[in-house]
Formats: sequence, C-alpha cells, structure tokens
Amino acid sequence: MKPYLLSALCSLVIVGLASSATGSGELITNGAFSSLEGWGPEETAENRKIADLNSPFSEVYPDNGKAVRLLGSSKTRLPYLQQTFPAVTSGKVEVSWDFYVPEDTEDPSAPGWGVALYDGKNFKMSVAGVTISSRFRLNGEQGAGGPILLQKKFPAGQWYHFQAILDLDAKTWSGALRAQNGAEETFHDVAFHPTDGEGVEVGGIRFGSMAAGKDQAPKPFLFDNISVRPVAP
Ligand SMILES: [Ca+2]
Repeated sequence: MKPYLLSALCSLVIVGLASSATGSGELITNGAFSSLEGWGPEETAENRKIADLNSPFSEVYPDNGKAVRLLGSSKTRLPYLQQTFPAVTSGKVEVSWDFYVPEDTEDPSAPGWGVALYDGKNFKMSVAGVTISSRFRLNGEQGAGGPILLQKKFPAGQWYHFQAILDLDAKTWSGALRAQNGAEETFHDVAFHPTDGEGVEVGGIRFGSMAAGKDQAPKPFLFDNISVRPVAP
C-alpha cells in the first residue's frame, strides 16, 4: 500500500474512534447546558437558570462555560429539571452527570436533591437513582433505604462526577462517584429500586427536590454534563 493511502486510512480510523468516544448515541439534548432547550417541565422553568460555571470533568462534553443552577422550593412536588427520550428496555445504559454544591450548610437536616432514571412517563417512580443531601445514597427515594455511597457532608465549591452503567436485564447498576480532588467511591451490582412490574424501562431522567411537602427548601445546586447513552453490546 502506498504511504499516503495508509495515512488516509489511519485518519479515517482515528476519526471513527473519536466519534464513538465522544458520545454517539447520546440520548440527552443540551446535557452540557449551552441552553435550557429540551429541558422541562414548564411549571418549574423559573427554578432553573443557566450559570456561568462549568464542571471540570470533560470526559463526556467539552467545557462550554455553562451549567444549570437549580433553586428549590418547598412548594412543588414536580421535578426542577427533566428530560425524556426514546425508552431503552434491554441491554446496558450508561449515565453520568456532575454536581456542585455552591453553598455550605451546617444543617444536616437541610433537604437535598434526588436524581433518578425513570420510564419517561411517571416521574414519581424510579428505576435507579440517588439522593444527595448530607450524604450520597443509592436508591434512597420512596422510603427505600438503599446503600450509602458517601457518608459525609459535601464541601461547598467542589464538583463531583457520578457515572454508572445500568444493566436492564440483570436489574442492577454499578458505577463511581469521583470528587474534583480525585477521591473516588465505587459501587458494584446494586439492585435497582424495587418495582411492581416485570421489566424495566429507562425513558427519562429527572432532578428534583427531596423537600416536597416539607417546610424547608433545599439548598441551591448546580448540575452539568448530563448524559444517557446505550452501551454497545
Ligand atoms: Ca457545561
């Protein structure tokens, strides 16, 4: 083969690898928050704003200088940030997002935030999710006490990166929570949130307050780099 042909072939291979590594199959629109287009629900539009701050984790999306700031209220049970996408019903799905606590609080009872994958129809149900308050707990919503991944107060001013792979056939998930300072906690084959149905379906992601129905509003939070993508078998 002539050298220039070999070189052209190598370039093609490199381009192919690069495009698969940068999230082909991404199911989320505006996960890096260049804008809020694609994000709902309409009723809580006032509670989410673009912020001029970006997560330092750039594995999934490049730095665009923007994140979303959620301002909670104790008055609504609706999510503050939500997006649906064509449902995935089998195989594996990779999900990741970054979060940032802008304000410190000494109050361990201050309500936190819940993030969950759901079927895209009923946001009150969760296939798998986390609660972030004074600790980081897996599947801690709906009265279920899932495993605690990190038992400590989150320091203000630090970004965290959460990444997990959901196995929809085994109904388990595995992943890691990594801090900006490099500390990492991992989890392996944790069962999904218990459901009544036989199968599981992932068709939406939502970010909501854990304060619904209580007197306190949760502290403000920032999220960035939200990604959901099927994993090639
Ligand atoms: Ca961003």
